[in-house]
Amino acid sequence: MSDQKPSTERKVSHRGPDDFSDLQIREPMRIAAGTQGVYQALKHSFKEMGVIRSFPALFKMNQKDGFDCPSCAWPDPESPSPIAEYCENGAKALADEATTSHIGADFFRKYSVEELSRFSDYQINAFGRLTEPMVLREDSVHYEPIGWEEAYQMIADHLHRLDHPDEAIFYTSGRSSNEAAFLYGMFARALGTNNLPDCSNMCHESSGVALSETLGIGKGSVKLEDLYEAEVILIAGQNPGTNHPRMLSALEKCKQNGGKIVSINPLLESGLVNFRNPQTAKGILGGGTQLADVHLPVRINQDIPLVKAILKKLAALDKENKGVFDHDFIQQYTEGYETLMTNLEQYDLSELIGMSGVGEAELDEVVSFLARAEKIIVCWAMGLTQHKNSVATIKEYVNLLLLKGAIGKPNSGTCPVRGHSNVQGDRSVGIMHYVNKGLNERIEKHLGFTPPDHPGVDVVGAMEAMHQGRAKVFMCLGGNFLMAASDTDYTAKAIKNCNLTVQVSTKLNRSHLITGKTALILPTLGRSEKDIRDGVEREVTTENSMGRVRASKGVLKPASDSLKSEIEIVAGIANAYFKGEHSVDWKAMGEDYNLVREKIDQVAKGFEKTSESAKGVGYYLPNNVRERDFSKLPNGRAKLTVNPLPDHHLEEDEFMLMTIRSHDQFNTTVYGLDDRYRGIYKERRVLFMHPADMEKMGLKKEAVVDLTSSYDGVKRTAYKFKVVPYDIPAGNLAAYFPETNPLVPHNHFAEKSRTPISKSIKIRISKSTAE
Ligand SMILES: Nc1nc2c(c(=O)[nH]1)N[C@H]1C(S)=C(S)[C@@H](COP(=O)(O)OP(=O)(O)OC[C@H]3O[C@@H](n4cnc5c(=O)[nH]c(N)nc54)[C@H](O)[C@@H]3O)O[C@H]1N2
Ligand SMILES: Nc1nc2c(c(=O)[nH]1)N[C@H]1C(S)=C(S)[C@@H](COP(=O)(O)OP(=O)(O)OC[C@H]3O[C@@H](n4cnc5c(=O)[nH]c(N)nc54)[C@H](O)[C@@H]3O)O[C@H]1N2
Ligand code: SF4
Ligand SMILES: [Mo]
Repeated sequence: MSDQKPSTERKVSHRGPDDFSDLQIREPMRIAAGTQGVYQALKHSFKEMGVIRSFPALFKMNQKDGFDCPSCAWPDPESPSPIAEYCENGAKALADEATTSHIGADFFRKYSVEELSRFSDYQINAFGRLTEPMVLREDSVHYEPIGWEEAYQMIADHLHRLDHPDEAIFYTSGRSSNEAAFLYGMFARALGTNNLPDCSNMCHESSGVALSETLGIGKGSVKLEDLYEAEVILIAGQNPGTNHPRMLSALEKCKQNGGKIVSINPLLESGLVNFRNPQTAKGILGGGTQLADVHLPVRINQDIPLVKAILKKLAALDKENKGVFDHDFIQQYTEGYETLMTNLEQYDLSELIGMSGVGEAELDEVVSFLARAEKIIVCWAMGLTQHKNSVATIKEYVNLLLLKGAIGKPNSGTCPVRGHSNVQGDRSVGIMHYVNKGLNERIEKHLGFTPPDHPGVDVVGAMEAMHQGRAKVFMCLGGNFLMAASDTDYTAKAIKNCNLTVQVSTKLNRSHLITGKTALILPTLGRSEKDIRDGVEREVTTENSMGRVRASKGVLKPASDSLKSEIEIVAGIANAYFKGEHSVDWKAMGEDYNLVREKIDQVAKGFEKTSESAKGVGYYLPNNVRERDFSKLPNGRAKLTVNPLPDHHLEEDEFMLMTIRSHDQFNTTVYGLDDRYRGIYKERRVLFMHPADMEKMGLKKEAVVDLTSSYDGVKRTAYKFKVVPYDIPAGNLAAYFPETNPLVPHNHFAEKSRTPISKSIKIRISKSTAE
């Protein structure tokens, strides 16, 4: 135990140090990947894992008999390259998970929680893998070891003490396997709550809502191979060079087949300019492929006027020569055509173009590609999903696809590119806060209990419930809720209100330091690690961004013998809670994953013989859009929709800020301090700004500023950012998340999907007052 004096009040900062390191600014890189990408990948791997662990793991990542990359959800090709089917960021994620730096009881004895909270997020992550279960007791300032059974019992006791099951909240981050997520979701329901917020609420929820309402399924419709022969691919609000790097290889194939690629983004992101494929001789020797044919530098959250301008121009061309829109498709499969056309007439074309901020010549080029193309794909990510009107924005892009009949046929369709490697699978197996009638019926039939029929809380609802003291137990299956959610100060207060917080984690993060009165850290196996029971190596399954389910089997020796799989942990807690008196045999499920998969097959829609079918290349879950089956929609037709223009009134001194990812991070996990492609080195507290705006504000390069948002009379400030002149639309700003999350008001989110407005925050800038 610690010799420090116990205190009942733990005053712990949820911010890291805000002193600067040594910022260096260079020209943004115009070339992505290439041998530099390979070099960076190997550099990280060797540093964290050593050469001996690196090679076997890298060779097995994304291979048929290996494990699914723990980083993003981009799919693997059906015939993976036997040597290397991964990218620099996949390798970094693996190195981060498989690091040989470990922390256990000694580490927590050495550092109090308060001392740990003074480190930056980068340093906290760099301490290494968590190796044994730890508890932070109510009267203590240090975490101390606890046995697994005791930890399970502690959780069960807290849950039994609740007045209502809705006082417990179960968050999921998207790295959990299907098996773990399924058991977890079913345990929450067996307890009696649908309080199942997940990272998707902050991520692609807007896509799910928009696609369900227009096409009848909340997932994308394209398969990887569809990209290869598309005639036009629009990439809107996504930075694939950093966040989905192997997507660039698919785009390269499209280019080689004569396809056109259009980037729609306030920033000209490197991967889309020139890509050197490290898997080809051309890429290694230097040539590279220019990917984007046209870049439309849209202003932040002005995609709706942009798409409306495109639609108006296409409609005019269609009137002249009926070949532009697919009228057979429109007539047979859609509704709302006349209304949409009449509505478009109301808008003034030059006003729309003016709002969007793009040049008409570039726009016309894109219109000419679209007018003659039949095979069109729209890809998007957070640049479309994290605004107040995100659902409407995505529907506007769906309008384009429907008018062109580019839905439900090869090389065409919707491609929301998912973030976390299994975020889509988690939802498919039941991680959702709303009630799904069909799912409830199947639970009743196959698991033998009655799930609750009232909705639970999503991420925003969870923050509010904890803040108002309505929730007492907060459990997280992975993730870093404190830093990922909006309004960091509000969220920190909310979490501290809980009696018990439980984090099932691989690495230390700030959510282990800002906690409920009692806190548990339950360390778990990473996806790259062997999961062995009674000498048998077990495997799990995941679903990628395009709906294919595959098996994933770790290959590395685990960071510690004390680790348990997420499945065992959830089963252990459920078993301690129900003490064997429940229709589900939780204990057996934690031991034999085939039993879990049998239940997934029965309860989750579309899963079939998963234990067998997920092997090798795996199998696709059903997708009605691929079949042009819109029978689930009210009139059995896909919906063309009328969407209002975004209303963004900025005061003279206000700017629109988007919070984005650097090349050296995975969400809240900071791998390093560089953002190579954007030319930023050794610093994360930077603010990208147009030179004209800098002049207007009297700010020189590297001036230190504070950022303040003001919503509903509440001012929120993030301190000390260095200004970097950048090619970004005037009036728009960019800075990294999570440093900017304190600026995002908890009660401002997308209509319908309730995703925080992390990509369009109105802020003011002032010279820094912080010391
Ligand atoms: N290496 C790495 N890979 C990752 C992640 C990571 O952190 N690191 N995170 C994973 C996760 S969970 C996710 S969700 C994805 C995120 O993948 P992305 O969505 O690519 O990530 P962001 O950095 O949020 O980038 C958003 C992009 O949208 C643009 N943008 C912002 N606002 C607008 C707008 O209004 N309109 C348009 N058209 N564009 C806009 C920004 O300039 C930026 O290029 O990546 C996944 N993969
Ligand atoms: N301002 C702003 N905020 C955002 C966003 C934004 O663009 N701007 N993006 C949002 C998006 S898209 C997302 S998805 C969320 C991300 O939110 P989260 O998913 O909650 O956050 P992560 O940073 O991905 O979680 C990292 C932690 O997960 C744990 N972990 C890693 N691997 C495993 C594993 O295999 N098992 C378990 N149990 N734990 C593991 C580690 O302890 C690590 O510290 O953030 C959102 N927040
Ligand atoms: S593209 Fe995504 S899934 Fe594929 S190797 Fe890179 S990080 Fe991993
Ligand atoms: Mo995400």
